Amino acid sequence: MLYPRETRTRECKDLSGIWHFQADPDGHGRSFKWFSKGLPCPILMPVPSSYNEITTDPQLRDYIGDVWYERYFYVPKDWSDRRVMLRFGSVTHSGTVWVNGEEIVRNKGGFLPFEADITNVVYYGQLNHLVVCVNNELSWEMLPPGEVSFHQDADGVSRKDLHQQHDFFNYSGIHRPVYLYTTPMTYIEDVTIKTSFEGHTGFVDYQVCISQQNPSFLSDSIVKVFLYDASGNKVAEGKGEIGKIKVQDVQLWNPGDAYLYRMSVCLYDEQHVEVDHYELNIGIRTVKVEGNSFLINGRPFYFRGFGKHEDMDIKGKGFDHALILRDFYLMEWIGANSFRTSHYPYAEEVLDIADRQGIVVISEVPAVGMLSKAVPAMGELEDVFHQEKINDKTLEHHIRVTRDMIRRDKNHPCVVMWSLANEASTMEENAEPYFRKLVDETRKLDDRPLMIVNLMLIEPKKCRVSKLFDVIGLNTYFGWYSEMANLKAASARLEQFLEDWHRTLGKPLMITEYGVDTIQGLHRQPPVMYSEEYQVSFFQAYHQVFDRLGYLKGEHVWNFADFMTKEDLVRIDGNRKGVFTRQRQPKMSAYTLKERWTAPAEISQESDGHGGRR
Ligand code: BDP
Repeated sequence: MLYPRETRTRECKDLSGIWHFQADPDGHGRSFKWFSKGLPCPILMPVPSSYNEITTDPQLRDYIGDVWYERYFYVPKDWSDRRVMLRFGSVTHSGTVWVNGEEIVRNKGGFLPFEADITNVVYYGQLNHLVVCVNNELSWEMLPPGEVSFHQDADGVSRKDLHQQHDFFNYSGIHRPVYLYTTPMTYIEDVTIKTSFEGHTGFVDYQVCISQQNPSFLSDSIVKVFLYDASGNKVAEGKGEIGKIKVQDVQLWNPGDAYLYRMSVCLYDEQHVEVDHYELNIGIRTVKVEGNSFLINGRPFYFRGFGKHEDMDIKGKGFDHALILRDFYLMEWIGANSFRTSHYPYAEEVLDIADRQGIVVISEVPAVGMLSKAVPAMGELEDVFHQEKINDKTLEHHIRVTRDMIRRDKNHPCVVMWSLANEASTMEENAEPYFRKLVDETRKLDDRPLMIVNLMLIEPKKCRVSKLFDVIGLNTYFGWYSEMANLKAASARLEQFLEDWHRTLGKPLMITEYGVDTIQGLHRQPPVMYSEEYQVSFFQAYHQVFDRLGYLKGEHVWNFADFMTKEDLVRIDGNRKGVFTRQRQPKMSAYTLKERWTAPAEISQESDGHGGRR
């Protein structure tokens, strides 16, 4: 799915701003036709943003059910000869959209874009009425899974509750930008690229998909592709809908040293008049798992960085360029070379910046909480892969969101791997056919390595699923959820645990999570749990083990920054495992990581500046 961009033939209007908003606890909206009559008692709400913490209303913070958004917009008169599209970056978790009273699209899944062709629904040169009904309920047939129940308030009113297994707040609303954009009537629908190189020559295999609206036009149309270097010089070109272009003296996209070419795709009619034009940045690089190595451009890569969240004060999961850039600058400052989009695909704009900054990304689908306990490390697991919980419909949804994520992100050089689940109940018998099907379907779509992220409770011999994947992520909390306040015992357990995985599986392993809750400003010497000193000691203890073992492919700390969760005894105003506070200021441990991740001695010869460790 192409990101909406302005080009020579396309225009774009950002519908971000203040919209009308109304919660609908009694479910009146549909029966009273709010989609055509308008919202009866709206308040003001920013878009994009989560709605939960904008007002002071406690019921809206924890609200479960339908809410409605509304605004008016103009479509310029001169757009009447084009195709007009309405695109939502994400609506969490489900959305139904009406334009001028007509339903135009429904979407399920809160972390990926969806769009609709509204060419024949809008009034040109006049005001148009846009209404969106957003629902934040979860079920076992969605990702992340969840369950809605009802309770009676003291005032006798029945309200919905959401039971969720995942550890982040159920922020809801229109989270990412809403765009109105045009394409010509016959248009470039999709572009897919694959890159490689041999010696100093780069190759870009491309495939351009043209809309099928006008087949007679298609037979005579011509596609041309031009590649420009970073200084704007044309370096290569190709002709036809499918082709391979050669780039002499190629400059590779490398972690920490990003080089982007601009690819310009042009569609001409039989008179050689340009019909459509689209542009994207591409990076030429290869990714491969070979034996026990993770190779970028043929050289071993060691992941240093974080599991993150899209999360901030007030806006919740609302898109914010300032916050995104602050995070990238902090990652650069601390010496991180990568992050995982735990636990859902992030806004595509984040990947654009990672492409430009040379930060490596593991993109994850929202498959989190596919197990029976909210804080899994603390309890027994019950089976969830069965008819009443994770079933064929969940799998269907899982495959669909994986496909949508790949369709959106496939051309980003920063994305080097797909993570298909975080801490699923993979020791269950039924988990195996589930993940086998998912992996088979995913491999048909893209050849990037696949990762699964495992829960520390599951022993390697009992995991029925890891064998299907190329890289295994391990989430490890010895010294926090077990071996509490005993880092010596924690180190021993960690080492034993990793050795066990290494021996049993013989696949590349990386630590996808390790961390402890830490209250900024709480200092204790000797270190005690929750103090900044304990977080530092914990990281130091873990790093000694990582370095002693030497075979890990990476270390991702949990978490980059403190983030909001549902309320819980072990969650003090959210999850405090951040190395940075929620306001993006460093805790003491940030300096420990910075020292480790920026130390020149730590960069191995073998990895040639890739940030390898050993
Ligand atoms: C892991 C989860 C992550 C949690 C983390 C924690 O993958 O989402 O936030 O533990 O407990 O189980 O902090």
